[in-house]
Amino acid sequence: MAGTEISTKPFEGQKPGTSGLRKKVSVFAQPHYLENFVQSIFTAVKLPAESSLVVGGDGRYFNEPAIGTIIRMAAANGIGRVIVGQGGILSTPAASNLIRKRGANGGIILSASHNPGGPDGDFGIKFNGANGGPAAESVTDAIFAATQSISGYRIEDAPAPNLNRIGQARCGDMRVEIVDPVTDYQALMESLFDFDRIAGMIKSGFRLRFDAMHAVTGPYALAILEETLGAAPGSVINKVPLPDFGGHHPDPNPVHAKALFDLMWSCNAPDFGAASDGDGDRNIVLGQNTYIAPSDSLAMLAANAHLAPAYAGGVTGIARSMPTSCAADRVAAALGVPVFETPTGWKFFGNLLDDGRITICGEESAGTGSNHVREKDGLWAVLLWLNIVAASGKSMADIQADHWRQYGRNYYSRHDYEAVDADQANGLMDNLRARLPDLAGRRFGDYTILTADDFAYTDPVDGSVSANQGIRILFEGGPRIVVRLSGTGTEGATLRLYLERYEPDPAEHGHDPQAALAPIIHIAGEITELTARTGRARPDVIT
Ligand code: VG1
Ligand code: CO
Repeated sequence: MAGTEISTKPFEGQKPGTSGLRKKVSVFAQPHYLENFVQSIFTAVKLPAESSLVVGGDGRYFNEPAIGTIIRMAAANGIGRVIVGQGGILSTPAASNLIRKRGANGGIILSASHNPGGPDGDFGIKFNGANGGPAAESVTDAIFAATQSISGYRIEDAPAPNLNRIGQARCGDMRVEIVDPVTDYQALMESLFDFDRIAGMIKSGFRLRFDAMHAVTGPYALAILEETLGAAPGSVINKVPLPDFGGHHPDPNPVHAKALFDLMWSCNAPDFGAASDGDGDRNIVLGQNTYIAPSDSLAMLAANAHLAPAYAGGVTGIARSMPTSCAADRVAAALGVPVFETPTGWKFFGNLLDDGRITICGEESAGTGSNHVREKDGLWAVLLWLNIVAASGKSMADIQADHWRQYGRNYYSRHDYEAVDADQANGLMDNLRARLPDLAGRRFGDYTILTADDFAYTDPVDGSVSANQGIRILFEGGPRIVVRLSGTGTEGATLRLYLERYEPDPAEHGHDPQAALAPIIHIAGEITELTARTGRARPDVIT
């Protein structure tokens, strides 16, 4: 073994959450903190000798020094080759693609996604396997176990190479290949979609706006949307990735992407608007005076995917996370394909995609993707939407209206209560869990609870079971309340309340989901005792 062995002691709480280990930069920057977790990955995953690994991140503060450390530790742990994006940059879906395309044994992705960055912001790290997807729970459990018994880590004495120069380099005996972050990803997109048709639509006057939120998608969107598809210069805004995302949350929701929403409701609105998050795996899409809610987007993409070349043969199945609205289920039923309901987090789609059971999948949290990689993919969703608009000749508003007319509408909303006292949040969940058996049959005005349970998932491919994945309260006739604690927050607890109700004829029920869901929202407050238990009168973020 090369390099030096450094002795260390375990840190508490290095437990990966929904999408890897996420903590404040100040936590990650402590001596040995990052190193312990990286060594624990190598210990738990047991990569074969001379393995290759893809390494990259979303460019947030601490990205480059962290990648330097990872490269030196990879060299000292017998890895044969690291493939890294220039400047340490890779969007999460681009990293997934590189792992697959290069036949790498896995990858290490640095991101805290939509969480703020900078010295006072958040940082994150996760391991993806050879399929390009986030490691399964059994693997992240093993990594956590390794963090709890670690006593030393290995690190190469030689420095990591300069990551700004594309080409071959070395760190000790290990090869380091520095690649353009965009090239392979763009080639993949061109293989999936009808670029000529989209370019033709843009040439004939179709206008778009993409907000990269000063995060990783800037260079990708610029190369693809402006330089290849011909969108007017300036169509991509906030295109320079910044270590602190310009001081904003790179979270594409109505709160943090407010300027984009305002534009799409103004008299100068372009035909299409979109934004992505810190690491490029999330998306929101809008039309003139039109917002496509993420759960609806999954359903509409599934219903129209055949209009894009890669999906012309149809989809084999659809998957959604449990809290995601059931809109996609109606499309699956109409298409005669299976629908799978998984726990929150992309790792649960991996087996279904690998096994060919699904083609397309998504979450209510602005994530959609397909079997082209093993992560959700923001620009992919944008391009699929553009392909659908170009091929159908319909506006975003018409696609949405037609979809609701055909399938009905699942009114849906998520209410987030952020930085709640962790004991209070856990108390609320424990109390609710204890009362689950008594909830069935209880009446609240016109609404009667049919079933109430704590969601447990059995993976249909490998039979593994994941319990305690969120409380579901289902009412007669279909309305639904879901309550769960976030696994990505870094301050106290984030409590998420998901609310849903189906209407076959939405024309009669107005446009505003908050109004359509008002009775359910009220009942959710009553059942969870949220205000009494947390002191919160209203959510911090409504999506
Ligand atoms: C949130 C979302 C979840 C998503 C996860 C990672 O998790 O709800 O749907 O998969 O973030 O997204 P949680 O546990 O906070 O609810 V991202 O863009 O990291 O990579
Ligand atoms: Co993300």
